Amino acid sequence: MRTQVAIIGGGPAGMLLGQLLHVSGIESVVLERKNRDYVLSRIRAGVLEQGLVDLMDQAGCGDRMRREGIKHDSTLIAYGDQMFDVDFVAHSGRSVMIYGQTELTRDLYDARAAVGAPLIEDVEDVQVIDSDGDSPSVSYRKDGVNYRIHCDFIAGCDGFHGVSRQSIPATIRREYEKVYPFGWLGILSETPPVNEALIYANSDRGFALCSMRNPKLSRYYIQCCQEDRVEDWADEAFWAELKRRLPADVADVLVTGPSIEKSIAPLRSFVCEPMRWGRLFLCGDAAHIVPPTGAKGLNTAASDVRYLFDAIAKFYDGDQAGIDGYSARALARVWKVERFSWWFSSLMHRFPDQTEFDLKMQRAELDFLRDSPAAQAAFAQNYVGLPY
Ligand code: RFL
Ligand code: PHB
Repeated sequence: MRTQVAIIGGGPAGMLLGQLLHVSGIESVVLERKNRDYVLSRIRAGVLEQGLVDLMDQAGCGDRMRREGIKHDSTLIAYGDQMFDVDFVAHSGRSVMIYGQTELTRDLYDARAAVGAPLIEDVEDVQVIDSDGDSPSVSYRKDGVNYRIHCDFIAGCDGFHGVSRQSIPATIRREYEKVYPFGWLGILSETPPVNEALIYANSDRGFALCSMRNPKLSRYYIQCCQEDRVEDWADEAFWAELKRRLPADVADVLVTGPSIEKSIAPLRSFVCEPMRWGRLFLCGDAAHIVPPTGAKGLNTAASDVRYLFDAIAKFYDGDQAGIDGYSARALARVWKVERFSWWFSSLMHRFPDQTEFDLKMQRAELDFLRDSPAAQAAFAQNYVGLPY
């Protein structure tokens, strides 16, 4: 088989890239190790930057998001018994949209099916071949039969545990990593959100986050121990702990109910350099991971997709510069997002080795953020998304 762009991974990055290419008349094949139902069963991000909202429109997939997504103009930050608001619109002129990654990915799968573009699911043993030459290809196995796709470009959109990144020679690849000594325990419940804005809470007992998917569906998180297992946390224990970490007036009005999903995510900062090896281009979690504080994972995958889409489209118009500049351009933005996610995580969590001095520093920084319009402007600028 031959195509223009072979896309490894049918997560949000791979599917968004595929749709943008399709709209521009560029052929692609998406290879997914699992299948649509599995991909859509994963509950992950919920906050979309304007840049991603615009890309969904450009891909022709924005209609349902525009109807069902909820615009958020601010967020709340709680610490101790205090709570203050950061107004995104006042400080940056922009807002964010609440629309779950699950729904966004569903829209992309539906769009690809509607146009009949190739998506091959349940593939095994995907391998990147000759990406440093002029005739790259990707091989895979399906139902016991081996296949090969010849292409112009390979997009490595296969997430943190994928094969694309590993195919960049170890002598070329440089990886930077920080693992945080805790996780996030998240639940989804069919209850109304406790507040119309998201609440990020720093408490003596650890971090908590009140988020949502829609007016009847809430998403809550608490910082947990790295070793905790989902089975250790009955719903009642989760709700009790969440309430202890929120200001009393918020906890008093929290509506609880049975969880319909419960999972634990580790927290990690990770960047791979370069993001390109010949005709292989890494996008999204395949190249970088951020801790979820600030909701940047999916959004940063989207900015990579936009840079790569631009580069490929220009290549077919006879301009190679975008391809050559992809890695440097993407990494320049990635490192800024890494900084914000690391900083916001450091500000909001309890760390096992934190000293009394460290706690005073956290507190002083939160006081400064509460009182300083300049600090709030910097926060808002990062939260709504750096331009791309
Ligand atoms: P994905 O979503 O991991 O998709 C990669 C896809 O590639 C497939 N794959 C392969 N396909 C073919 N061959 C192979 N060898 C393959 N290996 C893997 C996988 O099956 C999968 O379908 O990466 P992508 O597209 O880059 O998208 C990135 C986002 O999913 C990610 O950044 C965010 O979800 C991160 N993240 C969160 N981000 C937020 O902004 N807010 C959150 O609340 C949030 N929660 C989370 C998260 C990530 C989590 N992970 C990775 C464990 C919660 C969790 C649990
Ligand atoms: C979510 O709704 O899942 C969410 C929202 C904000 C974050 C992280 C996760 O910072």
